[in-house]
Amino acid sequence: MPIGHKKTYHIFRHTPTPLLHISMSHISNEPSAVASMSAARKLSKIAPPTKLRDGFELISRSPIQWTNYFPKQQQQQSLPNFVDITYHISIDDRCARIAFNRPNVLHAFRPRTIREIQNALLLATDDTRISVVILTSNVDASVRTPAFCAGGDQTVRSNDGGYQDGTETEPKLRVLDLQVQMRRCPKPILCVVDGYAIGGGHILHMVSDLTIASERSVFGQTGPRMGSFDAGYGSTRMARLIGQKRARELWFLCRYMDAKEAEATGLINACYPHTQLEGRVAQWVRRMVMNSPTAIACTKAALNADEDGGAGIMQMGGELTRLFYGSKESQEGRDAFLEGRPPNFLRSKL
Ligand code: S0N
Repeated sequence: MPIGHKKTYHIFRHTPTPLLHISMSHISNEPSAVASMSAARKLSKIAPPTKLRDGFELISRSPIQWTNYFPKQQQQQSLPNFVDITYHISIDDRCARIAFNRPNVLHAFRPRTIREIQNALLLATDDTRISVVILTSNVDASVRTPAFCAGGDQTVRSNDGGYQDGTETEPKLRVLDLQVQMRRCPKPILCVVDGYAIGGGHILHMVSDLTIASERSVFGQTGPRMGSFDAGYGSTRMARLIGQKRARELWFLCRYMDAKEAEATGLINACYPHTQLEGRVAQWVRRMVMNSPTAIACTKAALNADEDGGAGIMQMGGELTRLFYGSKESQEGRDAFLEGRPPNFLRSKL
């Protein structure tokens, strides 16, 4: 297909049942959409308190329309040749969709897979049209067991300290670099799990900012059974999410959790019947892209800083510096240098 040619895709096979109380445009940040919620709030003056008054249930669940558009700058350069993943974006819903595409091995990842996700995440991070990144898999339950990701591809696990699929100069644990990139990404990453999320695949969902899953999903670690472990985020994030005792239970026993238990323990945010997952993804994304990207980026940085030590403080500091550069006070320092005079910070205001 020619670059820039717009083609729409329906990624999911099931169409969600519309459950809206009030119909809205699927472009959630339209003025009419805001007005609808405002109208709903006015009505609520006579209603009893209910959590549904946050407007979330007003958001359309109609499927996101995907294109294979790349950023304009990218179109001039050679486009990435994705084999193990697919990459789509939605201009209307301001999100990118990165999906594992190795169904025959239940989306187990090899080094190539991880490098492709890293490249796609960079594309999405740099694309100013994108506010939310979805990490998921292409599932066709009529062909293969539904899976988000079955972890590291054991057929290319080397004896020399990592994975080698013939594309690396030496075996590497490249997925650890992806985990860090996901934490540093200023945009929220929504992991959408339909089926097994196991081993290194399970860790990728834990490192994501949010996880929603189908009710048929299964979560767990197999490291102690498969001769591996993740002593980084794979252990510490899990303990933060579900507590020390539960984390030790999942790791030491290699016990799996179903989606309901995962939701109840805080391992994931929510689960829905798989036939509703596509609509719920649309709803979650549309609600997030209505909100301030800077507020979200700074909140993500703050939540990370609490867990990530110096690297987390650096991320939050970076956001602060970025905002400070937009102030008159910061610009006075630069201008004074360029004009060869002492800075006058008293005169300037933030
Ligand atoms: C998920 C299971 C239970 C599904 O069973 P089901 O439905 O019976 O399907 P299968 O027939 O088993 O699978 C279908 C095909 O997919 C292949 N396959 C499945 N998983 C893998 C895999 N991980 N690697 C390679 N191939 C896989 C099957 O072989 C089968 O192929 P065919 O049809 O050709 O026979 C079941 O599949 C299952 O138990 N899978 C293994 C899941 C697992 O244990 N994953 C963990 C792998 N290890 C890691 O991820 C380690 C990561 C890690 O700890 C780490 C830590 C720090 C730093 C780096 C790492 C790292 O290693 O990356």
